[in-house]
Amino acid sequence: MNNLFQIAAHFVDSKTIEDIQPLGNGLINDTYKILVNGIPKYVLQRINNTVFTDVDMLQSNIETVTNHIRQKYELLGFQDLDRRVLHFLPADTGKTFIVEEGKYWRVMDFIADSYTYDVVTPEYAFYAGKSFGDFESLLTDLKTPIGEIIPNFHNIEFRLKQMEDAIAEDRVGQMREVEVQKFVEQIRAAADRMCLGERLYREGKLPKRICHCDTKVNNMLFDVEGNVLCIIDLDTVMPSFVFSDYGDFLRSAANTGAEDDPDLGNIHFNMEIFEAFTEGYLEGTKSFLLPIEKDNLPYAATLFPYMQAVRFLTDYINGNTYYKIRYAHHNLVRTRAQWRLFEETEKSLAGIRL
Ligand code: GN1
Ligand code: MG
Repeated sequence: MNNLFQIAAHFVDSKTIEDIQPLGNGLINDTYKILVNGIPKYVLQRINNTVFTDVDMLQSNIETVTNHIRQKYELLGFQDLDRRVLHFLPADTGKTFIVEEGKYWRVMDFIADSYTYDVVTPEYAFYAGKSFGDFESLLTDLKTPIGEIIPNFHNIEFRLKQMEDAIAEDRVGQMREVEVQKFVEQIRAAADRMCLGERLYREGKLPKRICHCDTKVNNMLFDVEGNVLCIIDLDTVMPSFVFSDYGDFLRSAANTGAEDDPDLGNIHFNMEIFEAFTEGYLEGTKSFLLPIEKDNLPYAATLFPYMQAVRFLTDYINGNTYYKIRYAHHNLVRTRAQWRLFEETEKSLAGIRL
């Protein structure tokens, strides 16, 4: 713990720091809150530099995006800018991160009286859709290029190739498990229809836009009255299909179970959340969304549980090197849950047109 204090001291006056405590439940970075006078004042985060290998690009992307949004909100006359957009503190090095013993750290302001949820009501889903749509809309005129921080992040053809590589290597012998083989077969059988987005892109029909790319429900802050305050977790902001933001939100929000629910009976696709979120998203994106993007949103809702099942299974086959796990079979349990969600989503959305 002592070490965390020393790290935080590169960003804030160490005499004011009372305590540093864990915060949130992300699967990639380690996050803490820094307490000053009994209340959380800053967020300290260790950036996982195995996942985000170019931290300079990472922070530069985030600063570009937050500055752009801040300027636009200012023009719109928003009063509470520091509650509406993330703000990163410069370290004593002048950059917004430091490196110590090969580990990367950053600090941002903690937004007081804000709440995150893992479950949303249809009303919140509407505002979430509107907010993620607005977020993309605000970034459509960004002039500074945003780097592809994790190349091919949401490219399903690439994710399937990673799965095939993991299978060929089978470095910890998981391919002996009959259940793993069954998932591999099911994933392969659906691969062709799930690669639709990449085909449309190659045909020049589908654009990439600056997207958030990690629109889990808990990456949005709400105020005490339930209004959306701020979009957080901006690490994966990069060029992608709008399918990323639309599909990944529904993957978490429309799932009636947990992402890693061991009880598959809990997992269904909530159509009310789907309808409310879609309405909000179409409202937020109406200034730029093309018919090809809109028509394929139901496909996007099925793509993300599918892709997440592929990613969790790949990590399981690789011996759990990417996602934090809480128990040995966690990535397999996650695969089961995401696969069930994929099936439920396809069933619920069969024949749905927007
Ligand atoms: C990771 O770190 P977190 O929990 O916000 C992952 C997402 C996955 C998600 C699954 C950089 O996000 O892509 O959808 O876990 N982020 C990265 O819960 O891989
Ligand atoms: Mg997160």
